[in-house]
Amino acid sequence: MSGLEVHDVPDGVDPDAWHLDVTGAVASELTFDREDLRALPVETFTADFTCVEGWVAEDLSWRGVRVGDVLDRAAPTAAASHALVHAMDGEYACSFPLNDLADAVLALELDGAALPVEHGGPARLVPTGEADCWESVKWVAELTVTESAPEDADTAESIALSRVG
Ligand SMILES: Nc1nc2c(c(=O)[nH]1)N[C@H]1C(S)=C(S)[C@@H](COP(=O)(O)O)O[C@H]1N2
Ligand SMILES: [Mo]
Repeated sequence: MSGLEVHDVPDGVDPDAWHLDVTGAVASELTFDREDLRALPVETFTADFTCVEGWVAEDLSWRGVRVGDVLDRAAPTAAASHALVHAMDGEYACSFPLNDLADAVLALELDGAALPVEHGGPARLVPTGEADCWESVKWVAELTVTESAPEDADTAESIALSRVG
């Protein structure tokens, strides 16, 4: 039991079809599959997770790869400043300053087991600093590097807040 709330898995989420694309302002656009990610250095850290809807899951143990290691393989341009993290559930996407994103972990495991699909498996973004719950993007499928802040495409906060009654 992770302590996280269990939400329905939306249409469009298909773990078997999953891969991770790194696109946009990079020297080489790349696609990673699970094996490619597992070849990167792995880290584990423990954190509480708090949702704006008013629940907390304590002491979650996440294991995965640093997003910075993924991004470095694609070599962001000198002018790259942000990235948009896209999920497999339709329009859901969240933007980050590139430096903050580099420190985040792309979690592949939770509490010692493969990350279950209902909690964002195969890969969920877990920011390592202060973060809002909607920034922990489940089913991460694409990182689009940009040279300015993506505004309209950053939908995660409004989707999450629209669920708060
Ligand atoms: N792709 C995607 N990621 C998402 C969301 C979502 O709707 N889609 N909801 C966010 C919000 S608001 C919360 S609180 C957590 C919920 O995580 P859980 O379903 O594992 O409890 O996922 C976050 N990541
Ligand atoms: Mo949330």
